[in-house]
Amino acid sequence: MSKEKILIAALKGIAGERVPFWFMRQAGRYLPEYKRVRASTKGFLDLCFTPEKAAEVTLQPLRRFHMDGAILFSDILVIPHGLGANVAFAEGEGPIVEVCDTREKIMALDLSTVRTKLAPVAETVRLVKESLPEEATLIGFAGGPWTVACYMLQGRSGKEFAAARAFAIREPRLMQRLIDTLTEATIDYLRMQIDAGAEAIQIFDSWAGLLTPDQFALWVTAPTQKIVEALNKSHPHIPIIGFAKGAALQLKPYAQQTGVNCIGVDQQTSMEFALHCRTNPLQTVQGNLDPLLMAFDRDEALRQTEAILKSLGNMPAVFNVGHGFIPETPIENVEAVSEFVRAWRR
Ligand code: 1CP
Repeated sequence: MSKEKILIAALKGIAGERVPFWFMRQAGRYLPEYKRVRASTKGFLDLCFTPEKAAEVTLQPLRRFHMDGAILFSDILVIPHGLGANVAFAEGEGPIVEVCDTREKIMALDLSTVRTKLAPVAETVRLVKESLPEEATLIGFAGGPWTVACYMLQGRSGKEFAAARAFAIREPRLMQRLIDTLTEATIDYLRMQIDAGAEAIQIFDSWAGLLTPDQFALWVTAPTQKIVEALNKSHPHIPIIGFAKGAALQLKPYAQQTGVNCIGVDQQTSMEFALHCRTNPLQTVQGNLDPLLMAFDRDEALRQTEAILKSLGNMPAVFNVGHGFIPETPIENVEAVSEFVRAWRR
C-alpha cells in the first residue's frame, strides 16, 4: 500500500508530526528563472497556454525550496477566456478583461468551449505530474465565481470593485446568471484538471471580503458549496481548499456550508479563530504568514512562523502565506522560512 503524501494527509484531516507547506504565488516574478521563461513568451497568457513552459515554472520553486505542494501555473482569468470573453495581460498593467455587464454579453458566454480552450492547462498538469518529486502534491485551482466576476464586470484590477458590487445590487438576476455560468465553467474546468492529474484543489476567492454578510452568502458561499458538492460527487477523494480572502466573521458559515476540506486563512485572521470555525474534526486550516513580513523582515517572519505553527496545537493544518507573494520577496527569506517549517516538529 502506498503511503499518502503528507500534504494530502493533512488536507484530509490527519495531523502529522511535521506540518506540510506551500506558498500562494510561489511561482513568479521574485524568481530569476521565472523571469527568464516569462521573457521567452509573447505574453502572460501565452505562458499559461504553453504547457512545457507552464510546467517548468510550476516546478521551479520546488527545486529551490522543496515545498510539499506545487501549484499549477495558470491564472484565475483563464475561465472568462474559456467562456469566450476577451482577456489580455498588458505588460506592466495587469489584466484587461472584456466587460460582460449586459444580458447579451452574459447570455453569449459559451460553456461548450471551456474544455477545448483550456485544454493546454490539462496538458500542463500531465507534464508536471511526470516530473513532480514523488512526495510532492500537485494542486490545481480556479478562482471563486465572485472573484472572477469582479474582473468580468470591472474589466481590470482594482481595490474596491465598485462596478461589480453595483451590478450585483442593480441587476441581481443577471448577476445570478453570471455567477451560475462561472460556477458551471469552474466545475468543468476543475474536473478537467483532476482527470489530468491534479491531486488537490484550491478555490481562490480573493475579493470575498468586499461583500456584506448577505451578499457573501449568495455570491461566495452558495457557489462554492455547489462546486464542492459537484467535485465531491465526481471525485470524492480529492480534497478542496477554500480560500475566501477577507471572510472575517463569515469564515465560520463559509466553512460550515461549503464543506471544504480545508479553510484557507488570510493574515488578518488568527489561526485560533480559524480553528474555532472548523465544523468537524477532519476539517483542516491553511495559513497564514503575512506575505509582507516574508518580503521585508526575515527575523520577524521566522518568529511569526513559529508562533503560527505553535498555535496549531495538534490540529490538522497546512502552513502557507495569508495571500500571494509579492514580486519584491527575497529568495533568502523564502529559503529561511521553508527550512524552518520543514525542520519544525510538533
Ligand atoms: O507578468 C506576469 O508574470 C504576471 C504576474 C502573474 C502571475 C505570476 C499573474 C497576473 N498571475 C500569475 C500566476 C498566478 N495567478 C497563479 C499561479 C501559481 C502560483 O500561485 O504560484 C495563481 C494561483 C494566480 C491566481 C490569481 N490571479 C488570483 C488569485 C490569487 C490572488 O493573488 O489573489 C488573482 C486575483 C489573479 C488575477 C491576476 N493575475 C495576474 C495579475 C496581475 C492579476 C491581478 C491581481 C489584482 O487584481 O490585484
